[in-house]
Amino acid sequence: MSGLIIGDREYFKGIGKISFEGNQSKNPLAFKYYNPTQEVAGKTMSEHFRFAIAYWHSFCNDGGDPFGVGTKFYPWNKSSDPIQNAKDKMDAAFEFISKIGVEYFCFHDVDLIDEGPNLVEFEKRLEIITDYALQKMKGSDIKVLWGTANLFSNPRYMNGASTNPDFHTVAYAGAQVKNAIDATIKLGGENYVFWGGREGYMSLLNTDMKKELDNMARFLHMARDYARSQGFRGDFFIEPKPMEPSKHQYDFDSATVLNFLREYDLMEDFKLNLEVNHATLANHTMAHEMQVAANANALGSMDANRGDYQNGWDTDQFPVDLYELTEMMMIFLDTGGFQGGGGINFDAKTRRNSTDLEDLFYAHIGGMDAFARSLLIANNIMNESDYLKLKEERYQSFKIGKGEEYSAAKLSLQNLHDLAHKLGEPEQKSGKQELFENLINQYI
Ligand code: XUL
Ligand code: CO
Repeated sequence: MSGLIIGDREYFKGIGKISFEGNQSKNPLAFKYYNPTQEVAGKTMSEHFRFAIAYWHSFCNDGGDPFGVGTKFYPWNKSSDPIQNAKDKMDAAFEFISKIGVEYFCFHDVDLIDEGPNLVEFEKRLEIITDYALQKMKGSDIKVLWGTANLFSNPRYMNGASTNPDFHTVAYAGAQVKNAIDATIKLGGENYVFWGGREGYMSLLNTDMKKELDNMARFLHMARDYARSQGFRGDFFIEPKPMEPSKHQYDFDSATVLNFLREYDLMEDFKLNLEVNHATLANHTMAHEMQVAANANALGSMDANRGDYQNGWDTDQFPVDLYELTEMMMIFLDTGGFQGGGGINFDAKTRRNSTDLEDLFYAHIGGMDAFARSLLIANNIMNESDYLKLKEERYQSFKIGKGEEYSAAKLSLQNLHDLAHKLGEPEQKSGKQELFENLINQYI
């Protein structure tokens, strides 16, 4: 990572490059565990994580919620000229990303620049701001992990985007996705994401679900074909979420999305971008979602955050829970990392009442340190404890005798019947959950 990228005006004054100082440091603006060049399980931390900053939460979100207007009066959000405003925001973004020492960022089309009154104007503005981004990226190590189109905020998408019952709106969504793919390719983006916030329904009474799913699949095929025709070689990711803003979202969870991808012949190009708080909303752990994806070679990428476990909405808080993260990192290491070209994108926002600019640094430092520490813990559990052995031992009976024949598909149901008669009632074997749980606590 080369030097700091500061525009005409420095936004995060008094804060320099954040460095690793170790866990004895009392400097709140230093990493205690995230040491980008430290090797863990054959890769450096920065190679494992490929951290990314979410443009929308960090530079666009003003802290507004359904009960009150914004609280964050960002100095880069002051110009009345939308183009100047977008450039100021980008200056702030590159300054922040270079100071925190992250290699990637992720964006929605409308995060980069306000879409303005019509499509012609939006396309013009996107050209200008992506030219500006290219200029800023040149000579830096900052790259795009993924781009996406925001097909959920504008009122035109209130009945859905690719699943809208009105074809005219589907066409508009198509134009927006084409432009977002073009922008992603222009900026050398490594992947492209679909998150379908409005791709679902509010009431099944007025919804032809089969038609909407067919249309969504057709749309994804078209987007894939277009991007490939333009030379894009990266992965496409679908980001599951069960609800919010739709009552029911079609991309409910890992298993549902995998089924959709298989049914519509999209497995080859699409993998999953899993988000912790979305897993929570689906009543799963993130570890569960990751394992389901990993089983299908579809653990593509991750949106890092956490939910609030006392309430049921998408709070997008920064990750801090070591126990949860360690369970995630155990699967991550076991899988050998992402199975696509993804990374860990902080789809997380500082709280409405965290209004100092430096809070953005504390939040990301905390998240990156929590991941780093969990990776180290997970690696120790896998290498130094009996964890892997204990887990394997539970399945030992499939490695010998008739169990081995069963695994090799050499037995029939009749064989199982005859065997059960011969062997009688199985002996009770403890699952030893508490023993497994204790290992995590011990290594933390
Ligand atoms: C919404 C969400 C989105 C996607 C990108 O819950 O996670 O920000 O990550 O559209
Ligand atoms: Co997300």
